[in-house]
Amino acid sequence: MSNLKAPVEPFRIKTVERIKMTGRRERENILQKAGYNVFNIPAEKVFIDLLTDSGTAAMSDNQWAGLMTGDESYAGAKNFFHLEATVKNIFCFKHVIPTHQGRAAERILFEGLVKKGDFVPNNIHFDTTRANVEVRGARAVDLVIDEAYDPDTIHPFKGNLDVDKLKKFIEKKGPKKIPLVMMTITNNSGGGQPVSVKNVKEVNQVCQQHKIPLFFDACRFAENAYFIKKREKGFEKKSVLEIAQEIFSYGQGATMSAKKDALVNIGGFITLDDDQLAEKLKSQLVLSEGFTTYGGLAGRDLEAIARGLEEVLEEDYLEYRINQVAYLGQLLDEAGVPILRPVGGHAVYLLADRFLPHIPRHQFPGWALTVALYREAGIRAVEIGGVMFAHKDEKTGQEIFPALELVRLAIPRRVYTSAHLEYVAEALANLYKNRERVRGLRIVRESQYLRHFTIRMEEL
Ligand code: P71
Repeated sequence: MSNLKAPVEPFRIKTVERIKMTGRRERENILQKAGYNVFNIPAEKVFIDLLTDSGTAAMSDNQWAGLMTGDESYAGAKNFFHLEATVKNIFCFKHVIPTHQGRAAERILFEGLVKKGDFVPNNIHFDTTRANVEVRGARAVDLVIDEAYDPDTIHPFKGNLDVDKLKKFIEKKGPKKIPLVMMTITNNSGGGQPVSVKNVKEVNQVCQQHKIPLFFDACRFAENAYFIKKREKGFEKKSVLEIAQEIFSYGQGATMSAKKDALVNIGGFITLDDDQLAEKLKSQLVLSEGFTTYGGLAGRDLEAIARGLEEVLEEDYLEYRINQVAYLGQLLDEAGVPILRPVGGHAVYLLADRFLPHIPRHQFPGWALTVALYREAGIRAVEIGGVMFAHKDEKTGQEIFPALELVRLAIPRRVYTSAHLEYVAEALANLYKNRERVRGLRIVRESQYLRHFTIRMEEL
């Protein structure tokens, strides 16, 4: 039975932003106009927006105050040096290269490292990372442990990379074809699951044997470090900062989307040790992002990132953050709503095929659930299932569906209160009771790449 209480927010609210509930008939019209695609709904018409935790955080008074100290000099702004010092303190690599967001960091790193015919292993590549590897004619390979694909298996570090799979893969392809190995912490595509220090250490050993650099996709590194403190033996008494420093000590660099654990609305960076590679990346940066001390950001943005990186390591914040997501998971679990377990660091993932067993995969149960959730309660979530990830078999032309049919409820940082989450849980519990009313969908129009953003659908 229920043992979790709503976590107490370790902040009070100084500024508020109004959100408005729409009427049911209005939402019906909006859905129709949007082609039954929640990406096409104006955000003002959403009551609780759980589409993503990326770039949606509330900044603190300290971060807002930092914006006023923005030094908008073209080169050498003081805020760059603050950011550089902060990143070096946590990540402990020699070079810090700002970028406008995570995918720019990925593109620039891969331009420097990855060639046609190469392979890049990862626990699970996030979609932008995969796309940025594959656009270079290389292959992105997912080597997460098998447990990650079973939504019922409880494992403390379900994001771990499978070390045996990695060894065999390197043997098969040869280290020359593998310019880097990546680890995504936490593993977003596998349910926001953490990676253990033990696993990072073992992966690093294998990489070192073959002289392959190990890089982190570090978007949610603080949430990952907090899970380590709570779940991994020997780390209970270490600070989250010390744990983060230890993780990064086993690699050669990282890409970061600051829109997640740096608690800002825009920004990113690359950080690494290799001098020669850093020079190469900086010359790429100047071509498209900007000079090496701002990388496509304003001075004030750099300051907000630096301050956000300091705040995200405050342990009362992380305790509240992880517990808030777990709290929503528990409310749903108690209502019998099928969810992926354990609950991740930034989101609760619904098992849409179990929620809507009467809708076959080719009628997109995950997508149908996002439509129903908006219709019933003005809540926006995102499908991570058949629409986002199905691909056509090259020979037969048949659609092959991904292993999991998920709907992600991503929780923006410091934005919603426990009452908001209770509203979400209640709406989902009601919807679950009336689930047989939810209908499947048919595709009306789709584009060739990343079809989920623009697809238009029709209800059956
Ligand atoms: C998320 C996002 C943002 C997103 C991206 C694409 C479609 C829908 C939503 C972004 C990530 C991420 C990881 C592990 C790199 C990026 C790219 N996640 N790695 O989860 O989760 O960062 O958005 O700053 O370019 O909603 P970027």
